[in-house]
Amino acid sequence: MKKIVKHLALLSLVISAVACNKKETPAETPAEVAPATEEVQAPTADAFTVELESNDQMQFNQTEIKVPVGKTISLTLKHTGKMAKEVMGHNFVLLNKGVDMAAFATKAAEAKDNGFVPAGSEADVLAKTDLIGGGESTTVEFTITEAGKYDFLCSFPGHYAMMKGVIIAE
Ligand SMILES: [Cu+2]
Repeated sequence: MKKIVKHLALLSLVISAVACNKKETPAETPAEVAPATEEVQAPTADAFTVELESNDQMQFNQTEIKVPVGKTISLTLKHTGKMAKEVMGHNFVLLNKGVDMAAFATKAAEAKDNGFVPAGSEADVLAKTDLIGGGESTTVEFTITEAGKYDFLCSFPGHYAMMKGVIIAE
């Protein structure tokens, strides 16, 4: 979306340059619309970091993760396998208290176009990552404001039976 906006801005600048000021060479690129740089999201400086691994055997390497209440948590999910995300994709979905995991996973399995997170489930989901394949990693930041136990799962169809765990916020 940002790129489109920038292209439009460039286009309108070129058009206005041609229309209003014929002396200016349209080929010259104005400094303020220099090529868009990839936005890299820097992790929050004092975030509590968690590394969670997943693999081609449909497993997370941790099933219980302790985190502090009220602090920014930066969770990185790594896929240490080799299989493509269409076949062995993994994500990390953290459910709110009281959400039925089996019911959620059943709905999620049908939400392929939304990374296997059902549209309209915002109240059920505290945090989620993108779906990744072998060799990839992805990071999500979130904060838990209330102490307690929260279920997490991989919502790729059929995975939650093996790929689930609990986050203990204290
Ligand atoms: Cu998975």
